[in-house]
Amino acid sequence: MRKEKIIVTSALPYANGPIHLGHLAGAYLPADIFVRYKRLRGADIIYICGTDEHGVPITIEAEKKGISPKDIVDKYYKIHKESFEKFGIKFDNFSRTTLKIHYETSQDFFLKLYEKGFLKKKRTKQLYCPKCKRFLADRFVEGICPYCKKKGARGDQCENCGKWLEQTKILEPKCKICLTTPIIKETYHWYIPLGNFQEKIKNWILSKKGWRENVINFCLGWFNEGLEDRAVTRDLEWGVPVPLEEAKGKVLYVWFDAPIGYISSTKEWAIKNGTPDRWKEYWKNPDAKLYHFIGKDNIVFHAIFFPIMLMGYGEFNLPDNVIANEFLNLEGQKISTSRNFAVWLDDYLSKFPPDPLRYALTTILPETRDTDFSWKYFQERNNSELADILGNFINRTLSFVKVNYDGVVPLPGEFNENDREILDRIYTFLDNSGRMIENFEFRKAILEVMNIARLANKYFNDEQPWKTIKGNPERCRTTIYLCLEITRVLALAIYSFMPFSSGKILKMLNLDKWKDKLNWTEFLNEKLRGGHKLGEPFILFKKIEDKDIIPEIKKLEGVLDMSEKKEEKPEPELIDINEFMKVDLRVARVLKAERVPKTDKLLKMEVDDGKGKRQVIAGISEQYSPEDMVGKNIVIVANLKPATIRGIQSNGMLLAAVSDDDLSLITVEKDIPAGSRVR
Ligand code: B3M
Ligand code: ZN
Repeated sequence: MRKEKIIVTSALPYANGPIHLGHLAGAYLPADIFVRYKRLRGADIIYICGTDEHGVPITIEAEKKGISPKDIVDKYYKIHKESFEKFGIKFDNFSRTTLKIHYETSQDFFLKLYEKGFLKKKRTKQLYCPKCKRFLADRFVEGICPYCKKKGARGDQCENCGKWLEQTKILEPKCKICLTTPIIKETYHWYIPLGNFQEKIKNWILSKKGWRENVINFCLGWFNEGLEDRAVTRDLEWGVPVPLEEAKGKVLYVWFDAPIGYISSTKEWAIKNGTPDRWKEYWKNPDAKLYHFIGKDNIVFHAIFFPIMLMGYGEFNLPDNVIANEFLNLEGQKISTSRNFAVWLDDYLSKFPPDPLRYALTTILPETRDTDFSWKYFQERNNSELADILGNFINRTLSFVKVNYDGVVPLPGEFNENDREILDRIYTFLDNSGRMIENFEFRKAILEVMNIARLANKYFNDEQPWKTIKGNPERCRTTIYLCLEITRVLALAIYSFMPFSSGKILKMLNLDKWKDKLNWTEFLNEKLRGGHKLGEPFILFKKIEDKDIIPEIKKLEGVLDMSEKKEEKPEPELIDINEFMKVDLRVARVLKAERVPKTDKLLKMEVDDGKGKRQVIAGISEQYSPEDMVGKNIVIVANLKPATIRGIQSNGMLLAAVSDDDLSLITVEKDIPAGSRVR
């Protein structure tokens, strides 16, 4: 049988900030599981990624920090590469879009489309910042979306409604760097007329089987609106230069060059392996399959924009599937990079091992709808499933062998019917999980894997080897042999999801030779031999204590508190003394007080303000009774315009300190005459 040829890509992360759990759940973890699994099954598969090092946010960040874009991308390339490796995301190549090979590949793409007449040069009006002296491409401008009217619309796209924007239509535009209102100035750019491809691309998408509904629906939405011309060049310094004499000073739009990064990364991979032409076996071979794993915000680029570029160029394969995930929330809130409301991968890895997170995330991958990660959830999955079920089974089995059989695999007797049935069910779970991975249903797949461990624990309990070892040693040997076989199967079953723990199981079984070389069929065919000496057992999953996660929860709560404070209570603005003195604060003595009927808070008071009597209404009766009030020297705002509260006139307002759930009157300490000024 010929090997399946597959290329898998994950969205190229921008090199201007670390990776957080949302990214992992969207584009990386599911792809890694898929690739690992297909590789186990013998596919000829490569997993390609790299950093997306262009784009305006990188320039903006560099300008803010007063360093060069290159410094930023160098830093984050390293951080991304390291944390992916530590987390077990195993790319065959992790490239960068600032490499020469990428510049060449992108420029070749542009030229090919240009020569084929697919690119239109058009004069256009764009926003220009007179102060920064530059065109405000993409995120250099922010304003209000002309469609959904929400703030924070950028020059290329509205974050809120997702629409592509024509920047001169943005309401109240501002330069992101200096906040100046831009002027409109003429320039020219090259456009790809997406509309010309609409019918073709639509039919192509509708002909696809196995695509997720969210992806198809999203694309149909775009087709309904009608695809328009889209500029593929920008007036920017940072980017891939447009390879035309007449385009000096212009660069390619980041979403034009970024997806080409998948191709240039594959080229780099081929060169590194000493087979420079092999990238074509994946990209230009109709028998090879191409899968893109992305978050839902990237759908249009992977299912419409890039395929159109590929169609335009010709020769290239189009994606066989675009596996887009919805969003992962955190502790019930939207993840926010700018507010630092996120769990960052590098930070996580400095405190916890990778596999528990891989596991917990897999159980809540946002495959069909947004899902929520919380630290409590993470702790529970680790403790009650990984430690108590999976780890427990393996540990009790291996410890039993160590204590009773000196760490040597016992020779089994005949399997009885129950043994055979158990094995049967276990292989069924295993097959199911594989089939589900093939269907990109990773959440279901991992449930099946845990079913193996659950059933195994039950088998151990039912068979009671600690008893049979005395009364029926052959039965005991058979039971334990079978438990060891299941342990071995578990190493295979969890490999795609939790590769580090799989390696540990192999080590404990003294089957190290399989480490990183697992092959589904061969591994399953090779049964354990009686007499095989095992390695030392150790605990596979440590429990995660409250004290481990509380600081993480506190940190996130802190971020929320901070942003609430910021939103609700802006820093009070400074006023001068004259403004303050406009408020006429006076001491007043309460002469009479009574509740206002049919209200639960209001007191009506008659006070002496030094000049005479006046009536004041205040919402204090939950804290103060009428009796409490009479005789008190309080402070009132004496020059407040009269107000009518529940039909009763109030001439002045009394002062009180107010917290969320309490209220305390401001009174004056000494018996100072009514009417004295307070200042
Ligand atoms: N860098 C955007 C993102 O991380 C982008 C993906 C590029 S994939 C070609 O959302
Ligand atoms: Zn400016």
